[in-house]
Amino acid sequence: MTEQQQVNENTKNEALQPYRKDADEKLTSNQGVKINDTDNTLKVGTRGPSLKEDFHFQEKLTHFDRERIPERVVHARGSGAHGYFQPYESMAEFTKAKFLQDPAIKTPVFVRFSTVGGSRGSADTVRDVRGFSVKFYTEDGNYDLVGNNIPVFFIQDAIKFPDIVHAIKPEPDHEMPQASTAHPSFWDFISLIPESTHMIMWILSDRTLPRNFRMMQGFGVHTFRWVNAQGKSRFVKYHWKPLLGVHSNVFDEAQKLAGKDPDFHRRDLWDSIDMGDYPEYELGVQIIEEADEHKFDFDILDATKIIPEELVPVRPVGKMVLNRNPDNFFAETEQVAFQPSNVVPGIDFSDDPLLQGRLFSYHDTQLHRLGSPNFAHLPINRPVCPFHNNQQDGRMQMEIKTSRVNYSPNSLGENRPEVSTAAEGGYVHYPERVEGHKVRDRSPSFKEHFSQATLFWNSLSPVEKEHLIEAAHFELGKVGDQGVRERMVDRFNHVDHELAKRVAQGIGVAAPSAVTVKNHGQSSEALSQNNTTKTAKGRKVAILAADGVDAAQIMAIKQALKDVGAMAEVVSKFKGKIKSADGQEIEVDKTFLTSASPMFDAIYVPGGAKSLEALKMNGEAVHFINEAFKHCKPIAATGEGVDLLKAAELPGVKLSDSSLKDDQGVVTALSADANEIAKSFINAIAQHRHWNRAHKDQVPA
Ligand code: HDD
Repeated sequence: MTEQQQVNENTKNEALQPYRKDADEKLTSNQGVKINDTDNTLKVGTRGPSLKEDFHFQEKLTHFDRERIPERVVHARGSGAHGYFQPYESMAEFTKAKFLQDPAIKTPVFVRFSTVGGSRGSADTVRDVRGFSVKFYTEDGNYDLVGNNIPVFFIQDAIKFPDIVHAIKPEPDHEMPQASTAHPSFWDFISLIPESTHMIMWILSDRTLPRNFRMMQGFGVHTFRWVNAQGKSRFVKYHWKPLLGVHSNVFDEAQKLAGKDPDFHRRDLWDSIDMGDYPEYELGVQIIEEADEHKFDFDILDATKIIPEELVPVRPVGKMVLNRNPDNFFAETEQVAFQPSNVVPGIDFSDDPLLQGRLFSYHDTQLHRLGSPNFAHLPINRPVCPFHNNQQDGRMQMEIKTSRVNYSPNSLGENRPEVSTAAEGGYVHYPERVEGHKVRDRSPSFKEHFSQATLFWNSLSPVEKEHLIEAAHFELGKVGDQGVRERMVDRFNHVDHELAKRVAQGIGVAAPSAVTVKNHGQSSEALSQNNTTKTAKGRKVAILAADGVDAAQIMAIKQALKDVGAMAEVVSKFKGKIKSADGQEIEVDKTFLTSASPMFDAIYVPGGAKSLEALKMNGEAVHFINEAFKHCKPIAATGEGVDLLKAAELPGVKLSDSSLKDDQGVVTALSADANEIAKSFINAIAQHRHWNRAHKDQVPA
């Protein structure tokens, strides 16, 4: 890209093209020598010994022995996608960042979603924070917004990061548990660090069980600065809002998915992009005037605090669409190097001590992980705009600098590359005025740790509160030390007395006596299940069928789902085809062996007497219905399909013989016309889950 060219959504894709290597027709060594046999080592006689001069064997095996690089020390498990960001309008009033000036410009991005604690091969659906990293390839250089799906963090000062990560990760003596905080060291640390209280409420909430990456929020967490062309600075906090709404798994489902399909989130992201069902997120910012920095009852530099949207609304800024899967996982998703220190003119840092530490750590870790100071030369990390400097040599140097001048100032190279004035786009740090004595201390404004945890608790729906209490029972139920459990009950008691009593009851701790907790009202930040976007778009429905199924009912429901952007898969006993009652062949997408109800958002059982005879005799099919009911998912059945629901004996559900019944998200009709239930079923799917199923816990699934 020359200096003048503007970026467009294809700029990065085009820049990557020269590096893409398809499988050429001839196998060669890395030196280009054609190989005539890659199945036998060079030997003396056919029985050996093998010969050292076999350079093909040596190159092939020595490369293989060095394929693994260090995984990320945190966020090792991740999945990436390409896309673009497009602003709704110019944000020139607030920032001079080029990618936020022109609503016609689509800036290429690369996004990586990740878990935090698990190793590179760990399961996707574990209870954990999710990383939400976005690299904007802007015409002014790369901008990295390296956030999470939770708006706050465990700690306030970066120096504690190694400690919190050591506490999260498997314990040092036996390297267990993998990808879980349900163990003594984590809760011991947390019980001694009051500043983690707010984050812990989010950790125990449904937010750490995202249904998929397409239905989870993102947050920059820290307060950053936006600086406009006149040099005026304001504070900002970033929000990513998924257009499909925010949805979570229930814990039982998340645990089962971790076994049935450990790649569940990665697969969902890959498949949805493959099918053209592109994930979309709206970027929003909370903008705080500098004069208002100290007007809150918390410090905006404290990463354990949100700025409630009631105090500072989120202003929509633009939309990000993820529309291309990587060509090669290692080259792109594994080698991508995000750094919060990658900023462009118009974006600057606040003095948040957690952010300040991150500004060192990411560059440092990339040097270790990618093994060279030239990691920015890797295709996925290269900016799309020109870059020149006098940094030279170093491992894997990819640039062939032709100038004999590698210093500044110089006269022999016409003083090139020269610096740029602010007006020419040179990055000038915001001239914040700072003063003070060198101290190791925490600001008094960082000292309050419970009010926003209470705010979060109050914001949860009754169902979400139950889920949080169950999560605490699970997590602390795995902690043998009574002292740790007692300290955590005392901690919860400073959030909400009812919460503390309920948690204590489930973990063998005496009920605490009440302490005064100020009521802090509600915050929409918690975005509880009952006020998220209601849409069936992007959902996946299982259609349970066997030979003799009513094909017309399957087609009707498939079409109705397709019309709203949802999709369906036929699940039967065996892969291959089943024959409908009227002799049509129907493709089986999944079997009861290769799938499970947690992989789907809703279940439909079409009619067909013979099909139902088979399904009712198949415990897997009955289990599918029971498990989906227990997870509060929408279930529909037409004609004889209702008999499978009767066989499942769903507690509290009256399967009437009337034409149409919608009972707690169970939609049935005896008529064979599936169109009759299509609308009600799609409405039930749009609700995501039907939490009012009073008897769901009686279901043995
Ligand atoms: Fe971090 C990776 C997000 C605190 C140090 N972090 C990493 C990734 C994300 C975050 C999304 C994965 C990047 C990728 O996909 O490659 N980290 C956060 C957020 C934090 C946070 C939102 C709190 C607001 N991190 C944090 C602190 C430190 C680090 C306080 C150190 C002082 N983070 C790292 C790291 C990682 C990392 C060790 C490991 C892999 C990497 O950087 O590239 O440098």
